[in-house]
Amino acid sequence: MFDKILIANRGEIALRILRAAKELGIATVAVHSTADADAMHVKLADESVCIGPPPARDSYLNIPALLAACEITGADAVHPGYGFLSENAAFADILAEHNIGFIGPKAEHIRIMGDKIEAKRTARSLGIPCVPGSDGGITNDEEALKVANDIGFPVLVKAASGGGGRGMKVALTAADLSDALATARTEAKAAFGDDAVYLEKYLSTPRHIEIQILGDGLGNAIHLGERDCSLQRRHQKVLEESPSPALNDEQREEIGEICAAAMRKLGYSGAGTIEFLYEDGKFYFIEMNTRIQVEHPVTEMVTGLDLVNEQIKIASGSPLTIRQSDVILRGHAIECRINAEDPATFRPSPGRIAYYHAPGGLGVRVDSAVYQGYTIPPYYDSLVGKLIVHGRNRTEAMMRLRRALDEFIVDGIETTIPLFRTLVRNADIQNGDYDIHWLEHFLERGGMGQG
Ligand code: MV4
Repeated sequence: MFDKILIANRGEIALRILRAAKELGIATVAVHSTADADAMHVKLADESVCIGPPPARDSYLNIPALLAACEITGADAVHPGYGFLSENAAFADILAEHNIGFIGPKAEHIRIMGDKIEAKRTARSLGIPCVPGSDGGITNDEEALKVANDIGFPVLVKAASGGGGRGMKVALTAADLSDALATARTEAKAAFGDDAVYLEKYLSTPRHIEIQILGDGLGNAIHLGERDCSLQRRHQKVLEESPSPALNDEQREEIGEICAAAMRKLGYSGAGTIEFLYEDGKFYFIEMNTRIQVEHPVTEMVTGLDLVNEQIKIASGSPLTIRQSDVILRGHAIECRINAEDPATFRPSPGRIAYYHAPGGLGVRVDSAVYQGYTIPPYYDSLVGKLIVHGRNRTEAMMRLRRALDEFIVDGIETTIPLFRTLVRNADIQNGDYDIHWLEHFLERGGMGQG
């Protein structure tokens, strides 16, 4: 087992990792930018190292500074959290060269899943159902038209280096295809330095359902059910829940076992998420995330497992001790991402938290790194914390969420708490009747009044 873990992240996930390490009896090192000297993860860690000025590229993305921090403190492993260097295969390679553990999957698997064309090719070869489309990249208009006519319009042009919705273009008819390809290529080249694109059938009203998996790279892999993350705004998830209101036990077991078997075959090691679009009762693979995700607590609440604890044990070389038959999905969990933003316009609202009161009670969890008197710096994402509730069924979880939201007070800055108070009172949300476009349509219709 590792003796000392360096946490290469900030905010609530840094605290989440710190807690898991502490419970395993592992010492912790916090790193921080000059803007984060007062952060909670710095206060709670055994040691801390300042790694640079506020911009992430000079601090949380600064590989030489992180290596120096490992050297100075004698940390023998790094947990990257999410974002920043979490899906950077070169970082995983560099740590290995320095005999420092990377608490994440093999660099090889990060690399494959980072290229969306390679990811899809791999998924298909492992028996995971994919969206109909081009076999690999599209090289010219002629080839694109052939594929599009084959699968039928509308089609979607996606960037190989994209993901998270960047560099996508819809072509409704053959007349739009050439422009969609050219625009997608130009945007992909500018954003990622890679103009490789591929083609998919456009699914008009799917849900976003993702399967959580754990593998040990030693021949074992299990699935931990799904999360429904359909409620998004501009490709940022807003509310996540497990189980999905759209699935029954049989569908869950079938897609879960397909994913677990695929990860066994791949020799995948660590926590991972296989993302699907779900429409008309069918699953279509879109991407795989090779990191711990923001929304992992909803899976923890329904399984009772500690995913970060499992990540650490796996990275240290331990075989999985949980068998599929040990995984029992109990009740229902819902997570709200509370952002420091205006709830109607989503304008960022950094600043000092003048008063803070978090909700509590049975089935309520708050993962946050803020506190009363803390000043949220303007340099990073606006996540203030996550409110996660668990109930014996979806109705109980919803009522508990409503109650917890009414208890939550964050004064001095704007937060998205009022948005969630509105959402939990909405009939579609209460009925689980929503797809990936529901939230944007709701906001366009003026669901939040002023916005
Ligand atoms: C799609 C799609 C429709 N059809 N692929 C957006 C983010 C990226 N991870 C994949 N995305 C989509 N891919 C096909 N073939 C629609 C989206 C999409 C979306 C997906 C998940 C959650 C929210 C979304 C919002 C808009 C578009």
